[in-house]
Amino acid sequence: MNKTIISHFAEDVLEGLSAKNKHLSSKYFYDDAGSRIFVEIMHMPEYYPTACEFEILSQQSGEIFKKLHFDGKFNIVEFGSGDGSKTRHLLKAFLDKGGDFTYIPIDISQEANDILRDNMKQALPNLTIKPQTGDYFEVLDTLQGSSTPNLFLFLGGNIGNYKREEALELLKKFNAGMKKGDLLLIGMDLRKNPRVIQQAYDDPHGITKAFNMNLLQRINRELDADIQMDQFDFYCDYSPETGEVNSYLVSLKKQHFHSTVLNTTFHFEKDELIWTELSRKYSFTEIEELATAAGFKASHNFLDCKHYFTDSLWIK
Ligand code: AVJ
Repeated sequence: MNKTIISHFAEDVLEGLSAKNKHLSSKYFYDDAGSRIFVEIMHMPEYYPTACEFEILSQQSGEIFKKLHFDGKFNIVEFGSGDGSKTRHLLKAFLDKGGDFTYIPIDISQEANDILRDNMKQALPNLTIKPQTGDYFEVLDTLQGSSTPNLFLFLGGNIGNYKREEALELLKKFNAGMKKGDLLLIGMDLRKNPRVIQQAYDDPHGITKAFNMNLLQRINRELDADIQMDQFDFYCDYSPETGEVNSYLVSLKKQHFHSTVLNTTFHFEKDELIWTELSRKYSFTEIEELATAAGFKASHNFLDCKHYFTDSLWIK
């Protein structure tokens, strides 16, 4: 393959698997196959975050609306909108309360946006929706200069995948694109009994394992590699001291594989790890500290009945 058209995925695999401590980014989980496996994860009884956030948005969106204090028109801008099945409850409650807003979902996939628009139009015929395809920050730029207040949504607990400094950097960038008084509703998974968290990631069905193994299959598919799937395993652990779930692929023997696209052979020692994902769990103190450091005030936490998850409302 022509090196000049080599993908970000290819570059990052080359960098990550050539490093002393091998790593691959969890952002590459979500190709078509991976996105289907993630839907299965969301349906597992052990994976509580989806059900918890669903409960919050379906039962407390009226309360969330009361906390907005916007008078007149506003925008709801969603980062990483997905299929909108949770956001729909929030939008419906806001419409029922007479909210006058435009919903602006942002996604990098045009196809995802088209599907979302069709679904939303069907479920909520009165909704004004203007999907934007592209990078979060490009779209933030286009909103600058308008006096319409904004509620930004960053749901699902995706912030947990960012390392501390990267999370802060991302939130600072969100903040820089916002006006004073704009709001951010951000989904964050909370610290809790470690067994509950361990079970959600080290699930007995092997679905989270399949989710991680798909990264290797993706390397085989897209980078024309010959990784032997049965020679790798999955491992993850939650540390209640740090609040981090870390996930890994483990090489079961000394081995190598070759990618013709990368024109490279990668070597593995027996038991060598590839770090694949960080999923951070937050305490309320950590949430407040992160909000403050990024230029926000954490004004309210909307919790599920078990207090496993929060949709935290921050104000600039
Ligand atoms: C989509 C990032 C919220 O970290 O819990 C689920 C992804 N990884 N099981 C999470 C995931 C393993 C998930 N987020």
